[in-house]
Amino acid sequence: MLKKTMITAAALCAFVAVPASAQVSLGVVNGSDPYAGPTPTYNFDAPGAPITGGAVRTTSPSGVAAQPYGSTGGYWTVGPSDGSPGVLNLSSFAGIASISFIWGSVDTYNTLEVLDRLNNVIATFTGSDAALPADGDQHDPATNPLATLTFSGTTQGNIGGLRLWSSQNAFETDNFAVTAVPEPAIWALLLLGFGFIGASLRGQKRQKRMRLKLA
Ligand SMILES: [Ca+2]
Ligand SMILES: [Ca+2]
Repeated sequence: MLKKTMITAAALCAFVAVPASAQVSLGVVNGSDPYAGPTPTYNFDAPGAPITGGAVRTTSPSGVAAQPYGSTGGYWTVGPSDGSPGVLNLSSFAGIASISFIWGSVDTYNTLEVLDRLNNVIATFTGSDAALPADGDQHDPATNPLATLTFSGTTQGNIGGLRLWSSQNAFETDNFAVTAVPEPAIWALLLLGFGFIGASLRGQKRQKRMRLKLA
């Protein structure tokens, strides 16, 4: 039984080990009001989002930050007035297939970094990758897109967070929606772990028996 489990685990490992390179892509579709994207994991309407830096606002002070088109309640803003960079910590997710969010009033000076679990930057996008022109328009659906980062291969199990920078006011976001992976790699690792525990227990039992025989 254990042998069969380990063989299955090894097969799963072989299956998930193929795409080894880090792969991150950014896609955008026009934003909408009301919001029509996936159910948000973090909408900043109540405290509790795992963010550091920046500020959560509910109003749009002129020259500081503007609520993204389609966003309601609280939104997260990063910039010189509210603090830059800001980090959304995603390390609590074992595997992430994609994450989408409203990127409000996209500006050329907005920078989005994808961090791995060791805080290395594994992908960087600027406002110009999310909207053309990235002119900070607060009402144009094209300048307030639903942005989706998609991860593939082993990168899915190695996402630590997103880091947002903005050298001028501001980089505004809302409605981060995480699509977690039913992670075959994690199952494989778990199964392997069980296999090793089983083998090690069997080894201990054998040693005990041998010690008893010797005694
Ligand atoms: Ca919100
Ligand atoms: Ca902006």
